[in-house]
Amino acid sequence: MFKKILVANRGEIAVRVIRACRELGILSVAVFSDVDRAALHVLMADEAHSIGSAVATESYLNISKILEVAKRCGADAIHPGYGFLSENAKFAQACAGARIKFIGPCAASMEMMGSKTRARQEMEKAGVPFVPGTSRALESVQQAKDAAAKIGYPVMLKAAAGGGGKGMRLVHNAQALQPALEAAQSEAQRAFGDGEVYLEKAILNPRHIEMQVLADEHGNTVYLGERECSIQRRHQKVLEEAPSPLVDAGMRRRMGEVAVRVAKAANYCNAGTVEFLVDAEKNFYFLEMNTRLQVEHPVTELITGLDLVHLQIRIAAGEKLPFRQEDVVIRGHAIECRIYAEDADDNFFPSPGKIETLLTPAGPGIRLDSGVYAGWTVPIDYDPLLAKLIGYGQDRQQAIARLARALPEYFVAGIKTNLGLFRRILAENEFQSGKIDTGYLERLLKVEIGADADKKRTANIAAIAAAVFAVLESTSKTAGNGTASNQEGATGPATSSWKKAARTEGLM
Ligand code: MV4
Repeated sequence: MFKKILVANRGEIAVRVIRACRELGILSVAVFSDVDRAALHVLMADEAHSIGSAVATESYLNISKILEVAKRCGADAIHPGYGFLSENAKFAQACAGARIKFIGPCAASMEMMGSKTRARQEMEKAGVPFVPGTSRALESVQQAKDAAAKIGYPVMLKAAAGGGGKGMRLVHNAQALQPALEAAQSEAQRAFGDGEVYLEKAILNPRHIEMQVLADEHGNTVYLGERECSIQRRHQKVLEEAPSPLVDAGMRRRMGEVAVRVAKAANYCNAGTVEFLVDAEKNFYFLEMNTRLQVEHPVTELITGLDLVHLQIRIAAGEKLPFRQEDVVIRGHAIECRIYAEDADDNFFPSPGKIETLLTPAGPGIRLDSGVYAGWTVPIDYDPLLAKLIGYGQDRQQAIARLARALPEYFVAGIKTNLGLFRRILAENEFQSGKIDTGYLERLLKVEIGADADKKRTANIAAIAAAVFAVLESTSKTAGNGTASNQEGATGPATSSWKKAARTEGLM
């Protein structure tokens, strides 16, 4: 087993990996940029090293700096977390060259999945169902028109180097194809330095469901069930759950077996995720494979009872998977809320700054994977994910109830967060009945804008009324006519929200 692991990341995922190291008796090494000197992962690791300025390319994306620290401190492995260098084939290659084990797949698997057209070609060979379309670069408008006519409109233009929606265009008819193709190609060129674009049949209002896989270095590959990730906003996931309310045991087995076939075709090793689009008829299509541990891995951990980071480390150390497919049992239901430092009233714009007060939820069925503490200043330089609040229950209803109970226990002062959004989602009808697709959140936010403004106006009126009553009350008290006790009942909820605001203010 490794003696020392360098964690090439920051925030909650660095903390998550450091915790796994400690549980396994492995020393952990943190790296940090100038603005992360006092970050939680730095405080928690066994040792920590500065790697440069706040600009990620100078620090968390700086391959030679990170390898230099790893060599200097005698780390025998590197865990990349997610984002940053986690899917960088050059980094995996450089680690191998420095005889430091990269905890993840080999560079060749990453490269195969890094190009969407290349991945589609390989999946076609392996007999994996994927969205109908082309699997090579579009060379001309005429070629695109011919392909689109063959598969039928609407079609989706996608960047081969993409993922996450960049360089993607929905096209409804032949006239719209040329400008969309040109726009997609130049956007892809700017974003990825690679203008290659291909075409797929568009699946309207799909669900996004992904399958967790795990492969050791001895040829054993298993699937650990799916995650429902349809609740997103602008290609950023907001809430994920496992299992998916849509997937039954038969569909899970079929999807899982396809995911294992994908992993084997990629000669895949360690933890990975196979993404599917699912249409209204429950047909599922391979979309892409993420060659890293994902943000939402905790929901899979809770329903399988497995520790994915422990398993990643043990696999990287050359151990065999300690169980077989038939030993994997899915039990209960888990839902994750991604808590971001962002302003829901300002288009979910990032809201960095100092956390003045932090009260965190706990209790039955609640897990909190957090990377922050009271007094810490959330820097503007990185992804604004603060923490993940995960609710677990024997079924979906209990998971929802526990989360709904825990959310009001969560109190963050000093910065804005999206905590309020989750109360709305969890209380909403369609969500409660599991009717969610990738358009769900945009629809919810659209209808709620008007209703929300009304609610705010009502709340403001109530607060002003309460203030007037409070002033009148204190005046009448000084006047000594003793009517204060009557006022309490008369003002009702306005008084209680006023009192709550006063208590909240007392905390700051
Ligand atoms: C699609 C699609 C419909 N049809 N492909 C968006 C991100 C990228 N990874 C793939 N995406 C999509 N690809 C076809 N052929 C719809 C989306 C999509 C989406 C996918 C997953 C989660 C959220 C999404 C939101 C909008 C569009």
